[in-house]
Amino acid sequence: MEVILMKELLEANDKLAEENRAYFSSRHVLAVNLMGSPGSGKTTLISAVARELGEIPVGAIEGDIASSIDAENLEKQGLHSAQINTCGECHLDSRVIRDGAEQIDMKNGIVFIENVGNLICPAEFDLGENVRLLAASVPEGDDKPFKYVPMFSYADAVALTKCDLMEAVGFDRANFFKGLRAVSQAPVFEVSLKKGQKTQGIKGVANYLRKKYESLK
Ligand SMILES: Nc1nc2c(ncn2[C@@H]2O[C@H](COP(=O)(O)OP(=O)(O)OP(=O)(O)O)[C@@H](O)[C@H]2O)c(=O)[nH]1
Ligand SMILES: [Mg+2]
Repeated sequence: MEVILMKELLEANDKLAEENRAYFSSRHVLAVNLMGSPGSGKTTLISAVARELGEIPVGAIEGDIASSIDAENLEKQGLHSAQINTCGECHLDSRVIRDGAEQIDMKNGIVFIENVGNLICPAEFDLGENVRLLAASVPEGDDKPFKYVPMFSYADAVALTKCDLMEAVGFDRANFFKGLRAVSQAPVFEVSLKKGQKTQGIKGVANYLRKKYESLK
């Protein structure tokens, strides 16, 4: 019985995801579903990419189980942001994305959808995005692509965040790539965005998204 309910839930979600895709497309908006563990550096990445993109307007739909901290921080930087609280749910679904998109009301630009911090459930829910970006942070460990295969194979691109911590945590970069390449050929952007230090690698993420945006019809 539960299996049937889950199937129905996912089918309903996928139908709304197609409607979201049409909505974003009609507004010439590139939607980026940004996934990753809690604290992997998702909001920091959005903030840094927005600065780097410069002329391209950037908005954010922020998903969290509680609080509006992330949306408030991005608003301070001048990004149109909407906060969605899932009230305990461990992922965003298509239904809530439309509400968030209507709140920020963007035309022409890139909208980040920061998913709830979780390496498992978000990989089951299409939100109507154009790009699936995974923030995998160095302190989580180099073995994560071996252990969270659905998420690492779902992502179109991977931002390997907090690379400044590689030495401190003994991150085995070759092992990370071994695990990732067993399940995915996604491009990897290695970034360091430590507060108070010169950022590294953010241009790679920004250029990747700029190209995707420019190739929208
Ligand atoms: N050293 C280092 N710290 C970073 C880097 N990027 C982010 N951080 C720090 O990591 C912490 C979490 O960053 P966030 O951007 O809030 O992470 P998040 O994934 O949005 O977190 P949630 O939304 O709570 O899941 C903050 O203290 C950041 O300053 C980085 O490249 N290097
Ligand atoms: Mg965040």
